[in-house]
Amino acid sequence: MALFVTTVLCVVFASFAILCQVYLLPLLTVLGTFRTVQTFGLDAAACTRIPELQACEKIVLVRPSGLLYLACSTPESRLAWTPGMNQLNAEERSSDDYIATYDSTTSKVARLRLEDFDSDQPISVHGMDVVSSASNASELFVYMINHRAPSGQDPRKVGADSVIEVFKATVSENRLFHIKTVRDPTIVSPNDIAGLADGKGFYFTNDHGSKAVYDSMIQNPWSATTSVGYCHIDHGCEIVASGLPSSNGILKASSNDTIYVSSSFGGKITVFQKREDNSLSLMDVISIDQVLDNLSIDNEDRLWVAAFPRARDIKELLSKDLDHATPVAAFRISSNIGPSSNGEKYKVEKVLEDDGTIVSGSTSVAYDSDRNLLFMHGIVARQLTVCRI
Ligand SMILES: *[C@@H]1O[C@H](CO)[C@@H](O)[C@H](O)[C@H]1NC(C)=O
Ligand SMILES: *[C@@H]1O[C@H](CO)[C@@H](O)[C@H](O)[C@H]1NC(C)=O
Ligand SMILES: CC(=O)N[C@H]1CO[C@H](CO)[C@@H](O)[C@@H]1O
Repeated sequence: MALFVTTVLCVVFASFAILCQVYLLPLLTVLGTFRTVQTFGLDAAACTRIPELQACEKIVLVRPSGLLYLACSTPESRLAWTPGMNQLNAEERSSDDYIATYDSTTSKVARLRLEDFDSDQPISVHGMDVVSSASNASELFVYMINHRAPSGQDPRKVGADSVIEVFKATVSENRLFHIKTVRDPTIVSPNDIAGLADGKGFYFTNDHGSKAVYDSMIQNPWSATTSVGYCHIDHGCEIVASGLPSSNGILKASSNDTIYVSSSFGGKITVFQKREDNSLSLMDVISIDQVLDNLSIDNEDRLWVAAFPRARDIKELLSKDLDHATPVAAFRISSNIGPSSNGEKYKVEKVLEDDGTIVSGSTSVAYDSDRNLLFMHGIVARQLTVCRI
């Protein structure tokens, strides 16, 4: 009998140890529960703040102009209306969301006017991509997630009526011409978008598996219910990758068909290759082991990703205190080719970390390698931060 009890206890204990090893420790590592935040890589004297641009969740640097495109709102209204974070109070959302450009050489901010945009509600911006047109170098396409409120229904019960807007712009004008609103059952809980240069096709992430109301921001990080969809404005939409954990930022390389998807609570970046028929094949997974956010690529083909060293700070920021000093980190990932490569396919470097003093709560970073400028902004941040590094 004693032997039996001992055996049972051992089995229980061993199962618990395996559970810890396989699930709990990796999760606590990604969440940064025991992490000490370092401070390096940024010099406060080399940073400028632009408070005119607030709550710009998603910034996109366009080359060769070096113009930064930003999708902005107000910090307070983001706390009321951000469907992916279960904030579904449509009455309190901003009616003044906008898309702006920032020119780092002149420090000039310009709000872009929406032309031909016939909607019965104001735009509610979130993920965005800005792509030079393949057929005309002086034209751009802007792809934008728009979280509309459902008409006549309670968003707390049915979720948001999220759509994707496609606009066309010229490089020199402060106007966006609306081309199409794409609404489709596959666009469930869209977060970020990667557009193609034809102005017709785009990939997007769904950050949840359903529109239904989720109970917490960090809801079940082990369940893999998020997905990537592809749409063509003339031919409709389909899901091209599913069963992914907490998908967030998405980015397409401009020179080839590689697509990167960041998994925020998975702490990793999944690398896909777009096939001829627009489906995706899985190529690689790059582990970073921190809570990750949006992705960007610089002029030297290096990938940049914003990260949160400690998840509890971002939770505090996004649920209670808009001015909570929230540590920030940025990683740079390059292909590891050449004599120094040690068999690892990707070189992952942490470029900076800050405790929230110089920069706080950044959800998006973009690096201008022609001008050595790093742009950082966040979904509820009170300013754009630009640092020379
Ligand atoms: C390219 O776009 C610009 C701006 O819309 C337009 O003025 C010009 O005619 C276009 N060029 C061609 C070759 O279509
Ligand atoms: C595609 O482009 C990216 C960034 O420009 C580069 O890092 C990557 O190695 C390229 N992938 C392939 C398969 O050529
Ligand atoms: C975790 C997180 O906030 N990720 C952000 C990445 O960017 C998308 C789109 O811009 C945002 O929706 C996400 O909030």
